[in-house]
Amino acid sequence: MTAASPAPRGWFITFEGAEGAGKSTQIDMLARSLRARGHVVQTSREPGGTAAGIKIRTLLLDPQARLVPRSELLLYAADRAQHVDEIVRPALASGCVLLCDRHADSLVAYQAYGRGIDLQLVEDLNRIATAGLVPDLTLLLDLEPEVGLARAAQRSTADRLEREDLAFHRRVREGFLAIARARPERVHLVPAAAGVEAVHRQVLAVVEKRLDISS
Ligand code: T5A
Repeated sequence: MTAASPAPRGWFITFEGAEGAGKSTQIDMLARSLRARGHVVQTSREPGGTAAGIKIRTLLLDPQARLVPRSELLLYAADRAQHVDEIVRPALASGCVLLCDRHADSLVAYQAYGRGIDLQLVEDLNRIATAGLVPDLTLLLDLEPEVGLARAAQRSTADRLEREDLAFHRRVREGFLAIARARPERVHLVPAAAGVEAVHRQVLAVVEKRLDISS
């Protein structure tokens, strides 16, 4: 009797970075490139990657919502727990490449560095929300907050987080850079000020090299 072949394990790739850094744009482009190479690709986002998450996202981004930082923290974590169980784990179990627009690093950058909530507490909450799942690779699109906010403002009216002052967004960027320094094996920093095609070439090169999925 032959042993059963191991279950397929997909790739979990997250995109992180400031407002307007180009995450959605780059996820669309990478998904197209990978599909053209024959890979099965799924895309998702946090917050809002599930039906329950869409309701949580609406509340979180509503400029009229008066959320204290701990409520905000717990709502992002609740969205993540739902998303991991409902979308991420099944996608990985099916063997596909899952590209996710924001994940646990955003909680560290925004709620710990941005809001000033205790870093250890935020990391512990992430472990609860993810049940220990960690991305295989994270692309950190790094951009001056002023540039990203200007890009986001051109596209739509500012949401609750985008209305925070520049000092908040600078702390968020510092948070992302600190994560990249602390986790070099997982987080790859991609300068995001160049044009979309130039950024895409860098993103694709990183994904091909780190995950060996160029064929
Ligand atoms: N949050 C999230 C937390 O506080 N904690 C958490 O745990 C999580 C998960 C989510 C908010 O929630 C916060 C972070 C956020 O504030 P969101 O709408 O999902 O809200 O916010 P973003 O992820 O920031 O989405 P954006 O759409 O604003 O930014 P993207 O996806 O980075 O940028 P994109 O691709 O939509 O591009 C924005 C504009 O710039 C142009 C695009 O055409 C578009 O118009 N653009 C470029 N222009 C010039 N050069 C380039 N290279 C460009 N790339 C894109």
